Amino acid sequence: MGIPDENIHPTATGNAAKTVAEHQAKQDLVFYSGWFCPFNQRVWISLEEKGIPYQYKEVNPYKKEKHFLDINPKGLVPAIEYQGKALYESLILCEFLEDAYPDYKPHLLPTDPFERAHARLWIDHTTKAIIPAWHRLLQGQTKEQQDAARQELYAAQGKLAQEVKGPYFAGEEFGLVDVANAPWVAREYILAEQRGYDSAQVGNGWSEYVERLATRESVGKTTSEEDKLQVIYDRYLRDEAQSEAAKAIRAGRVIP
Ligand code: GSH
Repeated sequence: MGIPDENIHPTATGNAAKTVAEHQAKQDLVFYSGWFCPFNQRVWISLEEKGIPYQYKEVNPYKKEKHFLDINPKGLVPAIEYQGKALYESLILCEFLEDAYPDYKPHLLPTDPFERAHARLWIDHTTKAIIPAWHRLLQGQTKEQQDAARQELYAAQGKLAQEVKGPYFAGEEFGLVDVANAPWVAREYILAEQRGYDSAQVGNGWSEYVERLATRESVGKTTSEEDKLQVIYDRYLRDEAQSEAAKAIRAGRVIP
């Protein structure tokens, strides 16, 4: 007995479909991906930025099929198999790609230990403050809930914006803080259309930063058609989604 969330479009579309088609050959690294998922897109962007050879395999994580649970017992995308061994969790996977493919550039984390830790601080802020507020605004059903979440999101994004050296977080080089935020930034139009979100309200150059991330080639190459995504987000906007993340937000828990 499945959940309605299972009935998503089965494959990537648009630009992302072309990228999928280019990554069908067998490789050391198998990327188990859900085309629609922002966490997943972080890993996909990293792979594309670095030009790492990978084999793309689409997974519908809502089906919780045994072959996938063997790879990720949490049943969530993204996951990878590297030389036959499985790993999961978007940010851990992004760091793994840095460690396992040191010769593939750009390096998405700075080499200087302080700068590395500083980047991780703001990735942590993204995880703990920006993403939860984003999803609370998406799923909030009352005006009060939406107003509170919108203000929370402006404040959290404003703090990060203050740290952006420009054009990217760490300066000239696109890096992991940018990767961690790009998928949500690229979906901000949903909040703008449906939740009165206005990126100009964030201040500190956020709108310009958003524009730079959303138009980055690796983001475009991993983005599917809006109408396919809209069907999925409509369920979140009605607060009907049954994903683990949606249930956690509804219950006031941390996103798993
Ligand atoms: N913390 C995880 C990460 O960063 O990789 C979150 C991954 C996640 O929530 N993925 C969603 C998923 O697989 C798709 S966007 N959902 C299936 C489910 O909730 O049952």
